Amino acid sequence: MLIVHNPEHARHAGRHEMYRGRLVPCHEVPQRLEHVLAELQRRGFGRPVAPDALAEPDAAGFEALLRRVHTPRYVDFLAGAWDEWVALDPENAGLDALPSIWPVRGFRTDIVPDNFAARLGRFSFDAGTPLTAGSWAAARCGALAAVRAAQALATGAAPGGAFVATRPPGHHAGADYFGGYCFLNNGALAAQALRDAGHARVAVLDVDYHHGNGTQDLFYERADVLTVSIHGDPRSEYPFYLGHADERGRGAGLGCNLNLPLPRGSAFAAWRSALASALDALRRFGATALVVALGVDTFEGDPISGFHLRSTDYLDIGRAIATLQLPTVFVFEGGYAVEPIGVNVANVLEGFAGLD
Ligand code: OKP
Ligand code: ZN
Repeated sequence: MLIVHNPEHARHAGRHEMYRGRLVPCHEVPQRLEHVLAELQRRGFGRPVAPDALAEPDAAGFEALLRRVHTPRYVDFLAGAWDEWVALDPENAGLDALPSIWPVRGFRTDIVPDNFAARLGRFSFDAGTPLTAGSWAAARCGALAAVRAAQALATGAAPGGAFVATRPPGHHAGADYFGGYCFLNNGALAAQALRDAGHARVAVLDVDYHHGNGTQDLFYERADVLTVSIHGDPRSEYPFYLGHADERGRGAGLGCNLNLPLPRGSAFAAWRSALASALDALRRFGATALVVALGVDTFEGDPISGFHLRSTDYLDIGRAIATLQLPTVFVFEGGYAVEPIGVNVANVLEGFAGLD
């Protein structure tokens, strides 16, 4: 299996996220990915490669793809946000930028304000996603890693599939908003790269504990990309405002989105039967390539989630996904029980690869 890692990931290291009226330490920390990479190395997976080492440098193509999946003004905002933040006050260099105001129903979103705080809110949806000095560099390189992995898959250079070892995660990010620890939607960018490389129908399977609202939103009206997500019921679980079972897609995309919410507290028996429904839908859709948004915050020990999967269950998940027999790129998403993340991710990949 091809492992593409993001050498810039640790440049995104937020200090605090807003939780119940206070700033608490971030859950989405650089050590998460270090545990994944260490465990993959321990098990003899191939040496991780940086995205630049993978393909002919095609900066213009990547830049254009970034600006098709996300909006150009959002990409420009993210690229310059840190410098703007520090320009407000030199002391801001020692702080993270966190939004505190958002345009909700009835507010104007067509006019982008000049005020930085107003723009930070215009391009986000929560106060849990700190923007730091290195956030843009890390997010951009992670997106590049996902795109290069997808391109390698499409050219046949990764016959055993690919894993994108990156952070920050991506599945909550939409065309023009960040949130849920995500800035650029790595999985969606990989899916679009597969479309661009000639796969007429592509599917995204999101197994993170949290609904992949950004990915759903990006492809909601499209018939060429099926989005399927198994997640904690948004009536009680983040991101709350999207992810219900009646969201099936719109217009040309009607029938091309499947949400399989499960109650908080669900264990693997329920999760596995949701996966069986997901796999049925994926087979019916007839995609020729698959992106898996691989969060392992479904783990029983996860500090912010509510399912009860055990480490050995992840081997079964990998094996089940392999039965689709599709070229597959796994993109790392959530998982916050920092040490077991490595074992759980490696188990999915090992089950998929049939190494055991
Ligand atoms: C990102 B991913 C917990 C508050 C929840 C946001 C969770 C983002 C999850 N105290 N904050 O899908 O793993
Ligand atoms: Zn999650």
